[in-house]
Amino acid sequence: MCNLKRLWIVLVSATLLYANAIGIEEYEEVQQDKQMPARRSYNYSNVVLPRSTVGLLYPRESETREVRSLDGVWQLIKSNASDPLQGIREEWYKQTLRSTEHEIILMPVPASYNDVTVDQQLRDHVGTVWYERNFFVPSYWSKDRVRTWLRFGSVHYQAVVWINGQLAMRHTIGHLPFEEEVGRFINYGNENRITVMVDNRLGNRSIPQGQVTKQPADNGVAYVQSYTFDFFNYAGIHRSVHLYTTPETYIKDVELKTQIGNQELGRIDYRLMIGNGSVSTIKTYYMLVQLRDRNNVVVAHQINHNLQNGTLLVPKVKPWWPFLMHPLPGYMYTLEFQLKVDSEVAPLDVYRLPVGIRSLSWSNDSLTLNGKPLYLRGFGKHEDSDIRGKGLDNAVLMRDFNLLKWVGANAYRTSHYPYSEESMQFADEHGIMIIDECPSVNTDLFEPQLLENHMSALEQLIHRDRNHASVIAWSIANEPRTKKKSAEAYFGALANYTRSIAQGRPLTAASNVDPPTACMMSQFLDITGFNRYNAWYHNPGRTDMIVHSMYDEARKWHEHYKKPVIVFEYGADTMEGYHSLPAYIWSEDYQTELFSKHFQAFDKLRQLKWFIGEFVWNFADFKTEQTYTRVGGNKKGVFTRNRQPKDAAHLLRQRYHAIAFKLDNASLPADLFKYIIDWN
Ligand code: GCB
Repeated sequence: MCNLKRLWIVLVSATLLYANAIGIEEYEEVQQDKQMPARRSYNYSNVVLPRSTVGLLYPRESETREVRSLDGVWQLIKSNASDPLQGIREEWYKQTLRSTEHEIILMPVPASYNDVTVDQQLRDHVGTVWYERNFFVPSYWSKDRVRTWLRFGSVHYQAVVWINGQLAMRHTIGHLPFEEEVGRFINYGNENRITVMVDNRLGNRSIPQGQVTKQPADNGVAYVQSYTFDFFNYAGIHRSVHLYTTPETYIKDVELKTQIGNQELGRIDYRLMIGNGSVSTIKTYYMLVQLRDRNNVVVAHQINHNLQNGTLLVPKVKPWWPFLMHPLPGYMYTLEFQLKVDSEVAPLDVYRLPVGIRSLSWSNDSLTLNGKPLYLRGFGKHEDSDIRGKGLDNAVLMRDFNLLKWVGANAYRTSHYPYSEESMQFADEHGIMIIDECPSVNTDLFEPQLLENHMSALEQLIHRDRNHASVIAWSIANEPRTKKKSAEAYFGALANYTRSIAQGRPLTAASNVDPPTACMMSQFLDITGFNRYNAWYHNPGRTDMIVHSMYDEARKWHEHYKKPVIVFEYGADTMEGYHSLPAYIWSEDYQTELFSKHFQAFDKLRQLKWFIGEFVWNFADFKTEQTYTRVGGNKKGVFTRNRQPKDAAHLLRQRYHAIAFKLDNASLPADLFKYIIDWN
């Protein structure tokens, strides 16, 4: 490409303030980023801490708010991989996508775009795609004192959004929501056009990291996205798009902390943020705060004039308990905030938030909920399903929760990124505990800009999920390359920052470093987590070596870090329907045998009180990038990708329910053990 053209592209991109996009020439820069490890250590003291996220309350209808979904079928065009910013240069957002010369593809939202069509190029596309749809906004939304907001649940990885040709918002990082007030761009009482550019490229400073390289191909060159993490880099508008209103003066943000005190007294401390105006300009307003139980009966209330913070005391509280730990798990109240003006009867704004009341605490050898030590039995999961990819699908989500309960699990880790807000609400309601993980996977090449992005990922995650009773820990990373000395300063700074915003939850992470003493991250955590594939990646076929290795290693993690220990991953790839006697790797028989050996190790470890959890890898089979170690994806699922049980699911079910029975006296499902004989 000639230099003049290059310069032109750079200038146009800069004028458009699209600083985060990577231009063509920057592909080369990405390649050069491979040189990053040249510096072995950085000083992180000058790192710029992320600005606190404000707002982003989940859109809920009330008597003062309307919510409209923009989900449905959108139009999509794929940019040329060699020129991802063509649409910016040619201002595609100023016209309809149909008027560009590209082929229009119909695309459902929410969904990943990769597996919806039969086009290999779209499935493996590297670069940008453009989405568009039209929508109407009623004229009465333009009334004075109504604000219109546009909110995306998640777009992977970068998004630029225009409304009627005007830049409305931008966001970088998948799996997390973003929103903007958009009234000034809207034609009220008329038709509007929304255009979204989605860029799926991952580089050395994205979370997670990846690399884009230019390689020779049969028809010229190809842009290849590579990454080391073990799941497909699905992209698109992955979660719902909402248009919603709030009044001009409105409840902007709510932060909750809950506790269970003596004599069944529950306590909710809340902090409020009111949009529009300082407290002094709204001094005639007050907040009526009411807590309603499941039967809609008000069980605590308060009139709050300071509009900033307050406390509700709840006598005879029904605590939030995990599934099978109590006969009434997942008890959720509704916390109702009514912003009122003295003289008026109708509230100015009303927002209702589900809330579970519980205490969480931890020590060097336990994690306790409502004063009871927890033992976590669950899974690492993925947001992944056939055709939809990482797109939110409520049917799949409900099936997953039904299976979690069928199998008797009480927890999962949102490996390896934040899951949908809808799934967090389900987890609250079903009493499933969540280890909430940020999207940092296999992090390598540690440096300050990456750290800033990593901190921002955690800040956004914690802000989004802090009010969920189900969240019991933040996981700051999965399998970072923490054997490197350069990881120490990086994780020291990251953990320090995260702890300062941790909202009453311990920090954890999943390390695969061996031996434990070589991990440069785990010293900064409150709970030690490790992933280990005995008899799979280590000594494949040797199920006779599992019990000893697992027991021995868990003890070493504890001896060294003196923190509670969880096994976050163990498992074996298993082809559904493949059987072998004696057991042979990849068979269903092998997965069952490998699990059973791990159970023996875990039971020995459970005697040592600091061992607090076992998580199978993985809940269900999932898609990965194409590699010779994966047959149609990762097959370590206990369930198939279609959410049907493999043999091992039945064994796991017996174990998980039996643990609940032993520890919490939970009743066993009637069909847990099949009748075989009358032993008497
Ligand atoms: C791991 C990773 C996970 C992989 C898994 C595997 O350690 O954390 O993302 O999918 O191993 O199956 O290789």
